[in-house]
Amino acid sequence: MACKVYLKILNTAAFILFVVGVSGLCPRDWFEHGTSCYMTDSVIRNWDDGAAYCDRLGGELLVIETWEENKFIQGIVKNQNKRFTWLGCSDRDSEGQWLCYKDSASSLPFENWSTKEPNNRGGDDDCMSFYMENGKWSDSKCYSDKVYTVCETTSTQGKGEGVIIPSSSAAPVSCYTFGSDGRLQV
Ligand SMILES: [Ca+2]
Ligand SMILES: [Ca+2]
Repeated sequence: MACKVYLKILNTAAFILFVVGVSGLCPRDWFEHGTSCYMTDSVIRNWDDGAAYCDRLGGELLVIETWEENKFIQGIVKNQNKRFTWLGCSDRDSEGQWLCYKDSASSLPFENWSTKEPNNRGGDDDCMSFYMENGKWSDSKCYSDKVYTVCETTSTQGKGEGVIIPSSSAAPVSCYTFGSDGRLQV
């Protein structure tokens, strides 16, 4: 009997942890997808201001790493009617060499350029942008201030914090009692 009550308490606790965990993977008002959190707002900025804005929020400009993520982002920005959005990659240090993330830590993890892009138009198309209609990318003027910002950060799940254990496997618990002879009874 005590064992049943104990298991019930454990299951309830696992359920509460599950609910709290699921709703707490991303900061409030951020979209959760995969192991990332995404934040959009309604202000248009140039690329550097967008990057600084995301930095202040503890994230960085969106970098798209998979086709699946590309589709997810397109769904959000289309729904919000954000025609162009910055992506956190640039080739302004070395023309044609695209580096991503705020520390320019990586070349492109995935590519989805528009036809005839990147074209470095005018010699200074150096910052990456996302077009909502087809989800394709272009190189654009970093100083263009008519582009929306999407910030990305790693969710607590992606950071390995608050890992959720499904309640079905959360109770690998056995109850043991000892008989009058002092031997273990299972
Ligand atoms: Ca360029
Ligand atoms: Ca271009």
